[in-house]
Amino acid sequence: MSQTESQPRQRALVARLMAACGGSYSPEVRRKFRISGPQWAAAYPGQALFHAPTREPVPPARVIECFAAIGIGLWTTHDTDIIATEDLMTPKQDEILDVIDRALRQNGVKCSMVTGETFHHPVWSASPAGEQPEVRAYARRRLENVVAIGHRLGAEFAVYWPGTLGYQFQGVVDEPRMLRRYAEAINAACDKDLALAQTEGRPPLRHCLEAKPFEPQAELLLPTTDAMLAFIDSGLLSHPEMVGVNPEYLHELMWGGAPRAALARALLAGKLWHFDVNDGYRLKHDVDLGVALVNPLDWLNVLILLRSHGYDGPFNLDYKPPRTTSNYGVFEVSFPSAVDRFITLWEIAGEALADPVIAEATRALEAGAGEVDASDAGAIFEANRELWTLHELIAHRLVQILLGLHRGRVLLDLGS
Ligand code: GCO
Ligand code: MN
Ligand code: MN
Repeated sequence: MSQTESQPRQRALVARLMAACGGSYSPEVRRKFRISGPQWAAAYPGQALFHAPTREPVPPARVIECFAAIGIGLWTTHDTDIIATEDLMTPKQDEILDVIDRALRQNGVKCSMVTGETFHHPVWSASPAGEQPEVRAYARRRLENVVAIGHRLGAEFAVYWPGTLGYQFQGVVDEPRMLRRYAEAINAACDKDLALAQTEGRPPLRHCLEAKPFEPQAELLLPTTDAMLAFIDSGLLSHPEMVGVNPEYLHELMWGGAPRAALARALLAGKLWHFDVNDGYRLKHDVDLGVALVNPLDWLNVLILLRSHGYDGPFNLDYKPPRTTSNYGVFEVSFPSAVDRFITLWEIAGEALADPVIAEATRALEAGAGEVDASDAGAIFEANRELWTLHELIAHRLVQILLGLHRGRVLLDLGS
C-alpha cells in the first residue's frame, strides 16, 4: 500500500488525539497485568468472507517489538501464524523458532500460549477428526508439533479450537465416533507433552479447549464451553486433569448465552485456565471487537466475578483491529486502548468489590428477613418484600461506579 503525503500529518493527528484522550497507563503498569497479545490479532490484515485486506501483514519480530513498547509482556500464536503449513515439522520450523526466540528474549516478552490451526487449511475441510486415517494421523502430528513449539518457546498453555468438528449434512458422520477421534488427537498432544516435559525438565503445558458456536456452515459437536467441559469429563480423554477450557467472551455471547454464567460453570469445574477477551454482539458473527467497546457494564461484572473467585490465568486479547484502523493505528490506538480499557475496568471492579453500599446491600440480602415460618410462602414473601428492591439499587450502584457517578457529577450548563 502506497505512502501518500497526507499520511505523516494524519498519523500526527491520530497520535495527538490519542494523547488527548488521556487515561493511559505506562508500559511498566501494563506489564503488571497478565495480559497477552496474539500474533494473529496484531498481524490481521482485515480480510474476511466479503472483505479485502486493508493492512499489510506484520511479521512476528515486529509484533513482539511493538508489544514490548506498549507494555504487553506476553505473546500468543498459532503454529501457522509464524510457520507456513508446508514448513511445519521441517528444519525451516527450527530456524523460524530460533529467530522468534531471540526476538522474545531481546524484547523481554514471554510466549505464553501456542495454538494449532485446525480450521483454515483445506485439509481440515471435513474436520480434524474425519473418516480418513491419514487426516487424523496428520491432525495428531500437528497437535504434537504445537506442543513441541510450546516447549521450544517456553509457553505455559496450548489452546485448541477444533474448527469444523461437525458436519454440513445430517447423517453423514457418526457423532460419538467423531468425538472419540477428536479425543485421540488431544490424547496424543497430552502424551507428547508428558514425554517432552520430562526430557526438557519443564512443567507440562496446560491444554485448553476453545469453543466457537458458529463455525460457518457446520453443525458442531462441541459448540460451547459447557459442551467442552462435558467432553473433558466424558471418559474419552486419557489425561482429563491436563485439559481445561479457554472460553472466549464473544463466543459465549454469540449463541445467546451469558458469558459470566459460562465462566462461572468453568470456574466451579476448576477448568477456567485461560480466557480470550474481546467484545461483540449476540446472535451475530464472530466480529471480535476490542474488549469492552460494546458491553462495558457486562465486562465490569465479568471482572468482578473473576476477581472475587480468584481467576489467575491470562487475559488474551483475542480481537481483530477493525479494517478501518491502519497498520500505524494497530499499535498506536488499537492495542494500547484495549489494554487500558481492561486495566481501568479491572480497577473499577476492585472499587465495586470494596464499595460499602453494595457490601451492605449484599449482606442484607444474604441475611434475609429471618424468623419467618419456613413453611409459609406468603409470610416469607411479605417479610422480604422491601429487601428485594436492593437488586435494582445494586444495579444502579454498579452503573454509577462504572460511570464515576458515585463521586458526584456536576451538571454542565450547556445553554439549552
Ligand atoms: C476466533 C477464534 C480464534 C481462536 C484461535 C485459538 O475468534 O476466530 O477465537 O481466534 O481463539 O484460533 O485457537
Ligand atoms: Mn478465541
Ligand atoms: Mn472470536
